[in-house]
Amino acid sequence: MQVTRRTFTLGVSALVLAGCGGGGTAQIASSNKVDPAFLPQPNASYDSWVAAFKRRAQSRGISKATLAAAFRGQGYLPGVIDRDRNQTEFKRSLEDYLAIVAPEEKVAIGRKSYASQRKALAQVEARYGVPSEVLASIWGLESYFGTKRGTIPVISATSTLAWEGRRGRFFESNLMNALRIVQSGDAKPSQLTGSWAGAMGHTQLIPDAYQAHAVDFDGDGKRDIWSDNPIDAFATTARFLQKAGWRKGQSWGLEVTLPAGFSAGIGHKNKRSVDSWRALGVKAAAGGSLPNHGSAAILAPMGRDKPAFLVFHNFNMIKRYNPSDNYALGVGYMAGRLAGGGPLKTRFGPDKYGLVLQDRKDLQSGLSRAGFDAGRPDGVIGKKTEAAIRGFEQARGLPVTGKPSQALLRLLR
Ligand SMILES: [Ca+2]
Repeated sequence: MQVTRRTFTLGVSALVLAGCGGGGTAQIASSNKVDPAFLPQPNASYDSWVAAFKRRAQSRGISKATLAAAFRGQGYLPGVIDRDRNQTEFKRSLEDYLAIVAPEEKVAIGRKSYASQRKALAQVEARYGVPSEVLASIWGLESYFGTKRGTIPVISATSTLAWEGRRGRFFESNLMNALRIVQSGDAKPSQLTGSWAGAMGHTQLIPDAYQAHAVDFDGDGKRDIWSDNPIDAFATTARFLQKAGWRKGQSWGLEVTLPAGFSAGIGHKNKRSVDSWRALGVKAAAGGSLPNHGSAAILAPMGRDKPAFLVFHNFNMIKRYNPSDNYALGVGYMAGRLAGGGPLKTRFGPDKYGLVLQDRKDLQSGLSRAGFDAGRPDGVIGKKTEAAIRGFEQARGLPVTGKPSQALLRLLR
């Protein structure tokens, strides 16, 4: 998981999709030049930690040959520690999060990727009961449909974070399991690359989750989540969700509309029967009747006048993969789009600056055209856009705010 763009709670969820897909992760693949922070650096303290770790690993059955092969060329990566310490940058509003992980152009690409894997996904769905579009959506959020699987060496990343120690036991466990993957022959050391946190392959599994759940679905003798064929990764993720308690035949939830003056409690703690929500005037945003998949909660992460969702038991199973509500809503939303559904019915509307998503995209494009690089025009106002605004304001002799506004947009259009 890249991006994220979200607040990870590594170690809470059995499967952590850290650093993947959405936003912001250490995707050094995007550039031909490798960021030196992701190349091994000399560190005597790390080296002596590794020497002691290797003795522990041997006592746990990891051979000298495996250790030699797995640690060849590996080392201390300062970049992963920076990533680990700066995860709060990924805390986004739902609107920004969806703009990052599920923009229209990605929906279009995703529908092609989904179509290309329909047969494999149907086979996996038949065995584990998890819908094809949910699995494809997770694939999309975690690795941009397999195209961004991560390029950071897993042995280096997990050993650096184990040495650093903030969550030392968690990362040492993952390092040990990465070595077991090498020893078992499931992957060569050179294949073990992933996110800054060691999440690997099409659906960004950490080594602990791999050891617990990985499946050789196509029967080629390897539990292979790394190669171009994603079927073992689909099956592994489906098996994870099945074991977590996924209920076959039920949906995660849906977008709903709330009646004017709706004052019933919302949030996970306010579960009600679907009949009860119906009686309170909650309706399916896309029309039709509300499905009944047991008790349900209403989520409206940006307020009751913004997009709202009725969520069922299976929503919480997606959260076992990544504990953020935005992540699970992103998976649910993208799953609907892959299956042919449309965009959200309720608009997010203007932000606190009075700008809607398209305005913010136009603002970013305008800044870049004017010579102040605002990055990819995704409509998400981050540090880069703010710096571009400051540069533009300075050059024009305007008060320097670094904040978007209608006035600024008019100047740039
Ligand atoms: Ca296989």
